[in-house]
Amino acid sequence: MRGYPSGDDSGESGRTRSPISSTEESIMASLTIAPRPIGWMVALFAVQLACSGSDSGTSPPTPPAVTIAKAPVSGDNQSGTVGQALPNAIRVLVARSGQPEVGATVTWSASGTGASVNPVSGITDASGLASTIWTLPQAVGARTATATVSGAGGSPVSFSATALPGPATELVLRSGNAQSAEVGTVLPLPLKVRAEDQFGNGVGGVVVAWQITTGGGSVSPLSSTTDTSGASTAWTLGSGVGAQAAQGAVGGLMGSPVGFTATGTPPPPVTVDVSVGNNFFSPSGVTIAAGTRVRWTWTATGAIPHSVESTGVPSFTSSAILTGNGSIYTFTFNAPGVYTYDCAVHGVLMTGTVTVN
Ligand SMILES: [Cu+2]
Repeated sequence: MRGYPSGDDSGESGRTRSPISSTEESIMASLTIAPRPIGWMVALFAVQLACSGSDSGTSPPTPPAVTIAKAPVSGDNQSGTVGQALPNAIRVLVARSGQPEVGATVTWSASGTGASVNPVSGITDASGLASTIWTLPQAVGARTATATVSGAGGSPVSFSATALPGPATELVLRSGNAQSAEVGTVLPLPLKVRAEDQFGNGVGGVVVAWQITTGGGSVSPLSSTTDTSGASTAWTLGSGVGAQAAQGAVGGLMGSPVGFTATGTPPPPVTVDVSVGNNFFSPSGVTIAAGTRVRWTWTATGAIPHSVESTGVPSFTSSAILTGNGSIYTFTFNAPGVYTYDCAVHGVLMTGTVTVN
């Protein structure tokens, strides 16, 4: 390889950088490692102090000597019943420079309606500890209490607890009352009640018994178990048109049984069809049950007008004179009897009867 020019490096490979002279090395060494004179360093430090002092006008802040933190056994993250004291006290440790601080005043607080702490403030003991009993508020959920030592590092300290509902005391109607539906069908919305504690929090695990009280319908299921939003059942109305009633009950609860009402509406009538032709009704005679609707439909009548005209006793409401295929007239016959009719245009050429049983 040597002696053969090969690429750009070849010219460099045999070349050496010019050595730094011994004089230059000694100057560099004196710049980097020679100790500064002590007096000069002190003077520089003094200048730095003077500069920082002129910025703020005071000495640099010192961290607080007193600190507050949760005690090793703190009572944090307990669960308890709304409106009641948690089973264990909540506890903080106050220290000064790592040593227990005796006689520090700790102020306690807890949020939420009905919440309290006892005592509201206290003095740390020989171990630097202070504690209080925390009574939870009336509403369920995540709750907070705090401990404060004025001016202490870490203050305020925050404690968490979960407030759970108390025992059920009352049964409350939630939804599904006063609906309407066709008799024999399921109401659009389920019936729903809620078990609540003394503060109105929803209580789960309560079995509600459902039953029909008026109207002969049915409920399904016959019993259901509450969650915190309540419990429900579906109500199929009985056959009677008008008011019907059902209830949900839990023994021993105020407000029980909770009553529901509903209105059964009549089913749409059965329909019997009659064609209106040119100079005839087909069929010309129909026999129907009371409450049945007869529907006359103009069929292949073209431009010729016809009508349905009551002609006897009992009578029924006559139609207008109508022209055009697809024209429709309906009448619901609720009273028994033989109803005769003709066409107001064509008279005796075009008659029919409706017999209602
Ligand atoms: Cu006619």
